[in-house]
Amino acid sequence: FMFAFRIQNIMTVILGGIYTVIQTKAKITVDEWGENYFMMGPYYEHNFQTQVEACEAPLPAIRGAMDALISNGCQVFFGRWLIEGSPYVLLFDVGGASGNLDRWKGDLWDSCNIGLPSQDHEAGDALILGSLVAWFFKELTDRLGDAPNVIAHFHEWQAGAGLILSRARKIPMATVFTTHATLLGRYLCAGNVDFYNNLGKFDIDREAGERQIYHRYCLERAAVHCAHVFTTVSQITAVEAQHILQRKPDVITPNGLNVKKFSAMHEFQNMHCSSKARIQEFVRGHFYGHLDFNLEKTLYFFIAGRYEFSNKGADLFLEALSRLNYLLRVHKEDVTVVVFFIMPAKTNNFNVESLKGQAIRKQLWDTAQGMKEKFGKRLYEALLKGEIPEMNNILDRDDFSVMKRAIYATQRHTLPPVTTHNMLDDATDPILANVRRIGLFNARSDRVKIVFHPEFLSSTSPLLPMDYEEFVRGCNLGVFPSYYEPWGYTPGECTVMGIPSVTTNLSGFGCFMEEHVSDPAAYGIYVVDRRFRSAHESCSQLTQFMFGFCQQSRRQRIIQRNRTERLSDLLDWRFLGRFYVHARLLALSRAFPDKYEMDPMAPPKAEGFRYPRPYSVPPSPSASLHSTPHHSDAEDDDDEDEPYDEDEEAERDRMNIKTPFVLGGVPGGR
Ligand code: G6P
Ligand code: 1S3
Repeated sequence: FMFAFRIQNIMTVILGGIYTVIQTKAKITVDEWGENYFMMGPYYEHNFQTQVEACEAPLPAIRGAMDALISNGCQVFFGRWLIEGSPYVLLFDVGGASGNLDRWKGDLWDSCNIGLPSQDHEAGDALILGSLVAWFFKELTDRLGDAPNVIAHFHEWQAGAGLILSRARKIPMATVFTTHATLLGRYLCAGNVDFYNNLGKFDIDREAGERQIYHRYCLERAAVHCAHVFTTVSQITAVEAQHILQRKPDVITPNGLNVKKFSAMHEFQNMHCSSKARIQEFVRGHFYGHLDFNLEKTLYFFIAGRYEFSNKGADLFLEALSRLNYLLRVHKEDVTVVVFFIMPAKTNNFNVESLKGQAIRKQLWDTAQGMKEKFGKRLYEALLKGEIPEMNNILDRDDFSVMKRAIYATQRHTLPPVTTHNMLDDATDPILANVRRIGLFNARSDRVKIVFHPEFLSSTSPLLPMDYEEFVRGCNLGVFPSYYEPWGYTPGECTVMGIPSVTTNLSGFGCFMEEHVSDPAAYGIYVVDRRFRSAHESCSQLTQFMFGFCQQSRRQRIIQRNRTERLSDLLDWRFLGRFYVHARLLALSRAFPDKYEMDPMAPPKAEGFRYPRPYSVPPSPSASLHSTPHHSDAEDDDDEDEPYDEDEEAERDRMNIKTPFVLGGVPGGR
């Protein structure tokens, strides 16, 4: 059996990289394990009612183990999670078992000398869940006996207690622990520390203690050392884990996505076009009275994610935007860049000015529709009479008054707002503070405009009614210049939708792309060097990437999007899932060495696999500066809307790909 277990706090239930891993990986894991795969986690009544179809556990051993807990007053729920793959889920009511907390704290102390302070409720909940899970596994393995064997895969420190207790009680099962970031690494990076140059020099116990996370850190480190197999999501986090958690990961398990291919190759280009039109509608409202820039020559950039200002690189991005604004102004470029920051902060709803903008846009739309009706009707009547009407008279004085009133309503004496919401910490908010410092206030003369949307997107929003995927599709460039990013799903999500993005060589994703793609920028993956360059140099590089991007013609952008989308096979779980397969086999062979031997072909190899430079890019690196898609001048026609058919180039590139990972499966095969 295969049990995957994690605890998730409310935020990650809604959105977050780790949630994406668990949810998207379900399908291939169910394909592999079928009815023998069970996900585990905490029970939330609302989520259970809306996302889970309750059913009876299929196996007597599982039912028996559940009953053992239930008869002792604990609530356990079973069902199918209604996501792709419909995996079984086993959910434990943490609140209902909280009466046991003190006793279970004692058990934890007795088993590994880790004490939890009473004020840390999240750690307390993690322990309750872990204790329930370990108890469940004891009951289960008692009933299963020798076969089948159980593999339990635990994600993140919050799940660590279950693993530690299971091992302390010598429960016969194979265990895997995956960390998606180290607790201390995340804290240290957020605190203005030169992290990567000092990895070996930190006094880790003291650093954790000073940040009052020592007990959490101990749970994480103990889980790492208890697991038969320890994995993390990237090479860069593996090095970090080796220093911070003092164990070298056994396997790197890169994060994948469920890539959906459209039957028509260019469907994603059409989707970009229609989603962009919806973003343009928002912009028309938000910038009412200031729409003196050409929307046809406006590009949409965005950054999105958990609001960790410097870890996610929002600091570098803002500084680079200020430089980009300067470059676009001095070079008298007619391009405008509207930049969205989608990072949740504390707010009390949308601000009046933003709502008013959308209301005014709607009013102009209604006025135009009304006039169109009248105009059309009068024109029709005239034509029926065999006349061509006098165009100046076709609308009367009242009509002109209505239109003038609508235009007057668009006058404003303030600049279009930078933020869409009322911020609770307006004065101290890091994005706003930096916007004030660099002075990007959406003035008419600015070529870079900023919209800070401090809430995740929702299709029911009165302001920007789009879900995240639709929004990403409509943008031109995702910018994720992270300093601390174990993997980084945001640029990966852009890639599979055919949207170019900026990443860094401090993110797992960026390193993965540099390893597997020759000239990633030609494919629309711009990797900023934040590792071997100073902050100032990284900022200049980011500015140049963005400035180069702004200088591309529409046709070049279309070609580049085609290339970006071609990389999606590389990020598909059907391809990357093999590293999880390997981790599980390795755990079985370590837990039950007499029964399971490692496949001699393992571990899966990634060496030798590389996407070649696209055929149409000239061979000299200098000729492909900024890696703009190469094409003849004749192609350089901005009005040309037809997507450039790159099939032939794509085919040639694919033929050129060396045999990939040992376990088979050819990326690039559709
Ligand atoms: C897609 C559509 C084209 C459209 C283009 C806009 O490729 O198929 O019809 O012109 O997007 O691209 P842009 O880079 O200007 O947003
Ligand atoms: C972590 O989530 P985060 O955004 O806090 O896990 C993600 C999934 O493995 C990973 O993509 C990300 O880099 C980590 O930082």
